[in-house]
Amino acid sequence: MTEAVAKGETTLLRLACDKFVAAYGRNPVAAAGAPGRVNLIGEHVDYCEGYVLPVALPFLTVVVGAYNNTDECKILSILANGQEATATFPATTASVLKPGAPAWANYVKGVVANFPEKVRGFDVVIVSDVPMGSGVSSSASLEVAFFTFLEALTGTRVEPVKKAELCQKAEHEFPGMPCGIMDQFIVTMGKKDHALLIDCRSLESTHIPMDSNEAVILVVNSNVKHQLTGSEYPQRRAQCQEAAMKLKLPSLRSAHVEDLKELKWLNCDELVCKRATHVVEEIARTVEVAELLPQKAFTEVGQRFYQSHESLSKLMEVSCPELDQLVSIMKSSPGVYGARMTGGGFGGCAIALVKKEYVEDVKKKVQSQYNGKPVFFVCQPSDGARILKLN
Ligand code: GAF
Repeated sequence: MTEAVAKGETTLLRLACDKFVAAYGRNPVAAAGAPGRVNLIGEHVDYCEGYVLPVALPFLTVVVGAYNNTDECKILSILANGQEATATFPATTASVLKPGAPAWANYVKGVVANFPEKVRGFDVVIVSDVPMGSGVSSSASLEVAFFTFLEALTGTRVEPVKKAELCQKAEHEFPGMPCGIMDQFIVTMGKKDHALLIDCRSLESTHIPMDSNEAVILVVNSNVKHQLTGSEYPQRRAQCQEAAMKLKLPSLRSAHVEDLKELKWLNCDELVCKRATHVVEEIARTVEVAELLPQKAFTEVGQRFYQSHESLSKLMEVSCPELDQLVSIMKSSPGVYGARMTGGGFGGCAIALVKKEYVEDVKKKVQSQYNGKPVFFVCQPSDGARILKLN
């Protein structure tokens, strides 16, 4: 059975510093880290100004570096399998940055370009144990870790909501992914032992305590690589915008169940109606779960997880056979209150709310029945981005 185990901040920081000394022949002077995330509920609603309820994970991207007295930014990225990738681009004091090859460096370049101050040339090393292409937001983790590193390097501090917005803008402009605000927001503002209810319209947020003594969130990676920069995600976003426009609303957040009937009378495209139905109902479920979770009303939370999955699969059409299979296996496992896909979909992870003493049984059942190769971890709600101390 394969478990994903977080290496921990100290180990990742030591690894990054050792690599920096080996690559550049001196010590780094600034360091920062930012986590990955799973979303408990509120899927494909952040770009409709809805409510979302994500959790930051213990998996971390760590960035260390120092100025290099040149006009170039040099990046050395150490991948999880030990492979190394490099990229070099001009400092913003010397040039205006544009997206380009290699594609992975656009996440970093976009952040440098959107940092509120011009940045001089630097050398950095990036290490990360956030699973890539698994729907746990390795991209937002990289963006926010890099932004926080630039804060440490330059001494400029940016207020957290603004920071999340700038990192989201970086992702829109450089990798070209029209994401909502959820990932950058939770990666910036996660808190140990808490989920975060984010109102994606007002950008106000509330930490919701998560007591894992009785029930835990089991995360199962389907190992189907999820890739959101293709056309499906932008299409869903555009369909939701079309529904809001038809209803003459600023976004689907302002829509009510009765408006869904109106969409039909307006002869709205069937797919657009399905997407809008998902969004309106998912926003309501999310607010309910944020209330039910601290009351330990696990059965009721679990019902909403199943409803959310069904809706993502049938109305939003962002699931895949592997995620549907994982949810159905977990649904028939004793001790499971509810299960659903999490994140953007088309692969990535499923989560389940499980009675603590049943976790090992659920894992065994998934291991024996799932057609793919599952990777498991129990979600430990963790802190968001932070500047790290160097010794
Ligand atoms: C991806 C996006 F980046 C988020 O903004 C969000 O829309 C999510 O998919 C779906 O809830 O992670």
